[in-house]
Formats: sequence, C-alpha cells, structure tokens
Amino acid sequence: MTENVRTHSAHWGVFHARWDGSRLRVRPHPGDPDPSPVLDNIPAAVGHAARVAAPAVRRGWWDRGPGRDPGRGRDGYRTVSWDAVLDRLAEETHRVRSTHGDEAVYGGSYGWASAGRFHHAQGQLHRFLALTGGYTRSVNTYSGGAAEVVLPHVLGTFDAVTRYAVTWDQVAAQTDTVVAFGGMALKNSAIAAGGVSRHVERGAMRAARDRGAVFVLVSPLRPDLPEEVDATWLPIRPGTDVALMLALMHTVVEAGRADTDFLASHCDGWDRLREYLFAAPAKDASWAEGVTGIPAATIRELAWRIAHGRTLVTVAQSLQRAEHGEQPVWGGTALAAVLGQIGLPGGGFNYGLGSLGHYGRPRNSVPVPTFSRAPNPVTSFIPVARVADMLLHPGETYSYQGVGHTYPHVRMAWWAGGNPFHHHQDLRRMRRAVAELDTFVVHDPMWTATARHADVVLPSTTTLERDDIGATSSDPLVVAMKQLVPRHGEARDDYDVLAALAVRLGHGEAFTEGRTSHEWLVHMYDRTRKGLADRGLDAPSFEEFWERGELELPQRPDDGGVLARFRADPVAHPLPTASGRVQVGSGPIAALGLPDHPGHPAWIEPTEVPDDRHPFWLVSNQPATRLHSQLDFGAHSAGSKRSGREVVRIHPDDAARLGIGDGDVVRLHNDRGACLAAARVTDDIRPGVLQLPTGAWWDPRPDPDRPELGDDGLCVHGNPNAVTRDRGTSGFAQGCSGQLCAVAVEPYRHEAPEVTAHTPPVTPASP
Ligand SMILES: Nc1nc2c(c(=O)[nH]1)N[C@H]1C(S)=C(S)[C@@H](COP(=O)(O)OP(=O)(O)OC[C@H]3O[C@@H](n4cnc5c(=O)[nH]c(N)nc54)[C@H](O)[C@@H]3O)O[C@H]1N2
Ligand SMILES: Nc1nc2c(c(=O)[nH]1)N[C@H]1C(S)=C(S)[C@@H](COP(=O)(O)OP(=O)(O)OC[C@H]3O[C@@H](n4cnc5c(=O)[nH]c(N)nc54)[C@H](O)[C@@H]3O)O[C@H]1N2
Ligand SMILES: [Mo]
Repeated sequence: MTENVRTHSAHWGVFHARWDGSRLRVRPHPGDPDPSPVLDNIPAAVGHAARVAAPAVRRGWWDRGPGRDPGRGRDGYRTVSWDAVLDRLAEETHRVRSTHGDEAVYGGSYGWASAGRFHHAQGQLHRFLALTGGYTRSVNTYSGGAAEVVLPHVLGTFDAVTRYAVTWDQVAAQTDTVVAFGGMALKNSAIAAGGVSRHVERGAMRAARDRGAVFVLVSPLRPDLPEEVDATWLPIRPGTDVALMLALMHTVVEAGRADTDFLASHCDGWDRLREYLFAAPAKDASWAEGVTGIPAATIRELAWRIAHGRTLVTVAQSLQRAEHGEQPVWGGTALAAVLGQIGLPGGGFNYGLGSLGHYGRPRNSVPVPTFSRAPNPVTSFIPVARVADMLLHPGETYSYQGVGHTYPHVRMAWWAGGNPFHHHQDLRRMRRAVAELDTFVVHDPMWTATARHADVVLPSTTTLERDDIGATSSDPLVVAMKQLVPRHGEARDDYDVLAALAVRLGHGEAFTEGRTSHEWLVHMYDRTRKGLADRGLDAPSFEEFWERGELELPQRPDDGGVLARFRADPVAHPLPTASGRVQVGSGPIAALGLPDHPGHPAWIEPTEVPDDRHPFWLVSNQPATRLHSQLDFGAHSAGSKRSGREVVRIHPDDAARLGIGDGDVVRLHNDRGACLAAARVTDDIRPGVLQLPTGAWWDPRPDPDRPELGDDGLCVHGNPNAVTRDRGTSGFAQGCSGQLCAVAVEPYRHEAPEVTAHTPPVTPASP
C-alpha cells in the first residue's frame, strides 16, 4: 500500500481510500473478486449539503417544550450549542422517566447504520438507554421478521439456517438444480452486515453453471438471478409462491418421488400437511396455475426435475416481507423435506441465500471483536414493524406468536443509526404516529426524512471520520477501519454524545467504563487476539494489527453445520423444534388457534390484492444502487435516477395500454397516498407488476390530484413507502409486510415539482 492509502469498510465491502485534502478516492479491496459499484457512493458523504453540521432543535419543541405536536415534519429548525442541547435533553429524559416510567422511552432504533463494530450507533444507544434506566425495545427485524419467528419452530435458529448451512462453495461443487424463490440477485448479496471482503456469489453461481447445474428463477423480475447462469425464468404472480411450493410437493408425492423414509425418520407433522395437499381443492399443478399464473405443465416439469439429483431450494427474504410471509418460508422448508434433501451438501433448504452477502459462508473459528451490551431492566417490547401501531394505539392489545400483548405508552422515541421515514410503511401514517410523542431524538450524519421529523437532531460523524474495527463472523478479514477525512462541522461520534449525556444523568462511569474510543477498540480487539493465541496462531498486538490494516482469521470446516449433523443422527443432534425434527406440519402452531395458521404451510389469499381501482402489484424491493436510503445522493445512486427521480419498472404491454413512454414521469397511487417516479419500460418484469425500489428520500408535498390529503399526499421523489401498507404479516410473527401492495399508475398530468429531499431545512453552519 502506498503512503496515505488506508483501509476502511462498509456494509457493501472493504475498500482502500486516499484523501488528498479535498477529494476522497475509493477503490475496492484488491482481494475482492466481485466488488460492488455501491462503493462509488462513498465520496459524496464528505461535506455534502445534506450533512447535519451542528446540533439542531425543532422550533416548536424548543420554544414550547415537549408534547404531542402535528408540527413534527413541518416546522423549522434552529442550531444550538452542544452544551445547551445536551443539558435540555438530559432534563427531558429525566422528566419522561420520572413522570411516565422507563418503559415510556422507546429505544428500538432499528437500522443499518455503518459497518464498524464499536461505533455501531444502535448498539451504543441501547447500552446508554439500558444503563440510564432501561427502555421499551423492539424484537426481530424488518429484513426477516416473519422468518425469524417461524424458522425456529420448524427448522432451526435463524443463523443456523441462513449463515452456516449450505455454503456457496457447496453450491459451486455439488448442486444440480437451484430453485430460487425470489432469486439470488447479486445486487443484494453485495450487502453484508459488517461488510465482507470477498463477494463470492457470482463466481460460485458461474462455477455451478459451468458444471452443468440448472438455475430456476421464481420471481416477477428477471434480474433476480445473474444473466450468466442462464436461468429458466418463471415470472410468478407476487405473493403466491407458497401455492407453487404446495403444487410441487403434491406432484412429487403423486409421482411416488417423495422421500418417505426421510419424512418418517427426520420430520414431524407430515400427516397434517399431506391431508391438506390432497384435500379439495387438491393443491395440484392445475390449481396452482390459477393462483400463481405459472402453467401447470411447467410446474409438473419442475417437479420432475427437482425430484432428480441434488436440489437446493432457496427463499429470498422478500417473500416473507408480505402478508402471510410466514407461509413461503415454511413451504420452502417442507418442499426440501419432501425431497429428502435437508442436510445434504449443496442440497435441501437455505433460507435467504443470496439475500445478504454474509449468508452461506463458513464461520470463523475465532471470535470477532464485539461491543459490550448492558442488560435492559425494562421488559416491555414490540415486534419492530409495529412502531406506528404502538404510538397510535397505546394500551391496545395485539397478538404476537399467538399470545396477547399490550402496546406501552411511549412518550419519548430515540433513534440512532436507522431511518424509519425510509423503512417504515405508509409514511403519512408514520408521521401521524410521531406526532403523538412528547419528544423525538435522532442522531444521524444526514438530514434524512427522519431527522426532519425530530425535535432534537444530533449530528453524528460518518464512519469515514473515525477509527473503528470492521468484522463479521462469516468473513475471515478483520479490518482496521482508519479515519479517512476530518470531521464535518460540529459532528461528534455517537459514543461521545451518549457519554456526555450519561455523565449528565449520573451514569458516566458505567457507560464509558473509563475508556476512550481508542481504548475500547483495543479492549474489543483483545477477544480476537486471545482467540488466536489460544489456538497457538499468530496473534498480533493491537498496534501491529492497526499497522497492518487487516488480519485474516482461520475458519471452521465447511461441514454443513447443524442441519448436516441432524441428518447424520437426528437423535444425537435434534433440531430446536417441538419434536426435535423438521416440522412439515406443527401441532403447537395449530393449537395457537390463529385464524390464518392451520398448523402447516398453507395458501391464504392476502386481504390486499390488485383490483379494478388498483390493478398493479407494486414490488418495493431493495435498491441496486445503494444500501437502503444511505448515500442516496452518491454518484452511483444519483446516476441511476432520471431527472433526480427514482425509476419504476413497467412492462411494455402495460405501458402501451396506459400511454406511458420510457422516461415519463408517472404517478403511483392508492387510498393511502401517492408518489412520482420515472418510468422504465422493460420486458424484464411480469405484466401487471411494477417495481420501485426503496430508499429515495421521502419528499412529501400536496397532491394536486387529491388536495384533501393535505400537505403530504404526494412524494415527488419516488419513495414507495408513500403507498405501502402498514400491517403485520400475521398475528404470529407481526413482521413487516412492506414488499407488496396494490397500486394504480398513470402518466403525471401536472408539472413535476423539483426534488428537494437532499436540501437541508437549516442553512449549514460555517465550518
Ligand atoms: N417498502 C419497503 N420498505 C422496506 C423494505 C422493503 O423491502 N420494502 N425493506 C426493509 C428492510 S429489509 C430494512 S433492513 C429496512 C432498512 O432501513 P434502515 O436500516 O433504517 O435504512 P438505512 O438507510 O440503512 O438507515 C440507516 C441510517 O443510519 C444513518 N447512519 C449511518 N451511519 C451512522 C452513524 O454512525 N451514526 C448514526 N447515528 N447514524 C448513522 C444513515 O445516515 C441512515 O439514515 O428497510 C425496510 N423497509
Ligand atoms: N443493493 C442492495 N442490497 C441489499 C440491500 C440494499 O438496500 N441494497 N438491503 C439488504 C437487506 S437489509 C436485506 S434484508 C436484503 C433483503 O433481501 P431480499 O428481501 O431478498 O431483497 P429484495 O430486493 O427486497 O427482494 C428480492 C427479489 O424478490 C422478488 N420478489 C418480490 N416479491 C416477490 C414474490 O412475492 N415472489 C417472488 N418469487 N419474488 C418476489 C423481487 O423481484 C426482488 O427483486 O437485501 C440486502 N441487500
Ligand atoms: Mo433488511
């Protein structure tokens, strides 16, 4: 490495960077065989106008004090000094805790923040809130909310069946047929929590294909598998995958190709599922054609193929981010069980393979550095995507895992490292929900839509402005993430801000344990150094590691993990399910008595489907050009927009019928709201489906076509959460169901307003 070149890491890859005092140049880590172009967004983070330059307070809150206020998201900001804002915030935290109890503080703070293990904003905030009295927390994720709840009941823990079961090496070497429900888009595996140093997915898929493996893509969108694998594309009607899975099982069973030995020796609940498959209407290929739009003959052919050779069934996270999202996860598990392939190398079922870059990889045999947690003395929680329900309906009950829970009355919400006005559904409803709070605190480097709804905006440094350690337990590289550029304006590390608040609240020592940030890094690294030394391996001191810039950890053998051991001996290595076996049906789930959970994977018609008024399924998937809303203004993200607006894909037949031309500004709408986007006409999408990725910063304005909706009826930038539905997957998992909703689309008849989402509501302070 030449002078001035430093290593750093992002959720989308490890990189080298050089700062020349005015420009940051970024290039991928030389060891990465398939780096992500999302790296090109990084330089724009330095000094961008959308940065929060100084602490800011919402005028209404600062002048009138805390309280319910529809002005959130609407009135202006004023910059204040750090001391003034921290004093006021400490006072307010104390007031809320002493008047309303500690559960009145919500510290869900869901979000991806940045890749470093120490300056992990959410971890820092949780530790601070736990040590200063506790907080109402959130459980599960937006990513896999339904799967995280259902998988442990039917197959195994989430980590065991996503990260450490079937690896990409096994796919490359062993798999004959991959049936990828929702695909395994390279745009998605570009992203890994904590960052990976090597993107192996393209190479593995190419190697499998070169060996003769067949890839079947079940998805409304063709680019969900890379072109070079030459996949057979089955453009399924969104939200219907479980019907296809049921028909595949039915056909395999009827053909006498089910692995009845495996079902008897390794599974439980087969009678329930079998009965459902054959009960009228039989879940056969003709039935599934009517539900999925895939021809019965194609389904029969696929059933024949998967019953021969080594077959891997994958289910993308997207399938379960929809109403009844539990079902396709369970359906994929049951299909692999009927084929008798669970636990075979390169075969069976791997949940989420390809959805994230840290899945499907061998595990390190030495622990990576992690930041300490503190126990939360408050027990109150919500499933993460129920946040607006909680704020709007305190005291009301809801079902989670079939058990009744009550929403706490939260007065103060605190967010660091996430962007709920990006990630939550039905953003107009979310805005009504935060109006209910007394106080909303947001730490972020950027003036996101969330920051614009906060009462207190605390400017965070970006990862580029501090030292940290990057690592994830399924990538061998531990990265010395070195500060690359000076801090922006008055921005401070989340750790320093929370430490200063902890001191004001009388818990300074407990929070910092007397360590500076640098001392924390040394402390965290010690676990890894010790792990190496214990195994008699080269265990460099922190200083040596820092000097080298990276450290390669040894990995465990790629042995198929828990599922392979279970296959070899189901008695000695039972699964964590009720029976210790794969639950292809489940008495305990049936016994919960939930109306939409009969105790086996089932096709249940969603309550929102396209109709005459809203004839399209909108797929709002992950953006190819950025991570969620992060660095939306960066070169790669901005370069893919049209006139600064997000792009919506539409099939040529639909576009022709509606008079929409390529590049036209269109309006997507339903009863909840509307957004503008620029049309891209392409036959890569199933007719009747639109695709608009998430992440364009919400830019609400009045909708001239529906003035009655007020000042936020139309997002002029193209954020799909302007129209998505805020509803749990079911009373079982209560996961996010934001991937699919019904909309109408039309050419935009008015002059399209300019996008101003990246222009902050206060003038940046001079440096
Ligand atoms: N319609 C629809 N909605 C969805 C989805 C969908 O499929 N469809 N997908 C969902 C999924 S899977 C997810 S995971 C969520 C993602 O939602 P989020 O994780 O909330 O999205 P991000 O844009 O990654 O938000 C991270 C925020 O952290 C900030 N940040 C970065 N570094 C730091 C730091 O060091 N300190 C602080 N304080 N802040 C920092 C960034 O500026 C950004 O505002 O979205 C969900 N929403
Ligand atoms: N570039 C990029 N990659 C990312 C992220 C990002 O923001 N940007 N976010 C990361 C995160 S946090 C997560 S959780 C994962 C999420 O991983 P996924 O949820 O798997 O990702 P998505 O892109 O939302 O969806 C994958 C594909 O599923 C297809 N799909 C949608 N609905 C259906 C359906 O009903 N049936 C079928 N068969 N297919 C359907 C869509 O065409 C879509 O492209 O992605 C990660 N990867
Ligand atoms: Mo996610």
